[in-house]
Amino acid sequence: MSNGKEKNSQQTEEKTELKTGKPSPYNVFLLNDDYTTMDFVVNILKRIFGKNLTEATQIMLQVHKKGVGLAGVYPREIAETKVEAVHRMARENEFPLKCIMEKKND
Ligand code: TYC
Repeated sequence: MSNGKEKNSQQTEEKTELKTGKPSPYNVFLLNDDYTTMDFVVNILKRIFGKNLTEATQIMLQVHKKGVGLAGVYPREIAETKVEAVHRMARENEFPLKCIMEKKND
């Protein structure tokens, strides 16, 4: 396409969503680091990702041992908001905790 009608990935996704009625799911992952406390990560998982204490502890330990863990799966805009909320809370508490999102499947 070189007629000025190229679609970016967001427009392609919106068109697909209109056709299928389903938003594409995005995985939201927490990443390990050496400084963020385990308690803080458990609280992030409870407050931002709606996990109970047992689930939050399991995910936190998975991240601690393996380096990465799935915090939740959401449509793109909600996933973006979760990532921002994690980074805001981490910054406010002076922790280097990182959170990333990635389109599921494909
Ligand atoms: N590795 C951290 C520690 O030993 C704990 C931690 C877990 C940090 C999960 C980040 O996403 C994380 N205090």
